[in-house]
Amino acid sequence: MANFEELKNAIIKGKRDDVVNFVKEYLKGDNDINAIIDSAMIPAMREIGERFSRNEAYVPELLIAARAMQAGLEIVEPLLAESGRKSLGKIAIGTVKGDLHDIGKNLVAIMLKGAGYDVIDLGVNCDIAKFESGIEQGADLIACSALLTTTMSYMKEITEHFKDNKVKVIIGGAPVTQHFADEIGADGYSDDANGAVKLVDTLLAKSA
Ligand code: B1M
Repeated sequence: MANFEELKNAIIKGKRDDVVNFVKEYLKGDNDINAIIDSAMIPAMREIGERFSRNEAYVPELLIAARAMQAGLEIVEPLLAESGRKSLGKIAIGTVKGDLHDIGKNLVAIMLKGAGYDVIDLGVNCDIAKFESGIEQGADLIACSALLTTTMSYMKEITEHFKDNKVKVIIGGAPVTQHFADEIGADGYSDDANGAVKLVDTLLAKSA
């Protein structure tokens, strides 16, 4: 049984090499990829965020933890993608304007790829023009992530802009709620990456 606490602590402390070694070792066994993400990697980021809120951690610590997390995610990504099926549709995903948080967005992108979708990753700080470029590249659905209460309001501009368009817009990120999604007229909301995949499955099946 893998010691997820060890990985969690390595991410929190930003020990990138330890994270990489742990994940590689874990994947040598016939172990569940989702378990390592859900039981160690995501809780580690939650914990560092709580420490930040209590002034027990500062931006540099967040940054090194995020880098360690990203290094771990890069290892699991190809494996999740391999477990996928044929392309079910094309999703353009990005973190909204003013917001540079990308770990949750990357996780949603990885899960979507793993589930069999083509993903156009638009990156962070995406304005409406950036999302438009996703549609020009053939996206069937736009997925927006926001981690700051100050940037989530931009999602309203996005949903309004794409209201008359045929593409669906879904939103997510720590401060986002179903209530907010309903209020701004988004086509869907999910509070986690797995839920985002189910949401996309449902929305694209409906519009097919
Ligand atoms: Co920042 N940060 N940060 N940060 N940071 C938060 C978000 C914060 C809550 C910390 C805190 O105060 N406790 C706080 C926001 C407060 C608020 O808005 N009310 C905050 C702040 C204040 C800031 C700065 C302003 C700090 C400063 O400079 N003074 C600054 C802003 C920079 C900017 O964006 N303009 C800043 C900077 C940073 C770093 C650069 C240091 C780093 C980001 C590095 C990176 O992303 N590459 C960072 C980090 C790491 C965090 C915390 C600690 C962790 C975020 C994270 O990666 N979580 C975060 C605290 C927290 O969230 N608890 C915090 C793990 C990730 C897997 O979860 O992104 O929520 P999350 O994604 C989840 C779900 O939300 C969902 O699926 C994912 C997993 O299942 N999901 C979707 C996400 N997107 C989705 C889209 C969907 C569906 C589901 O459909 C489209």
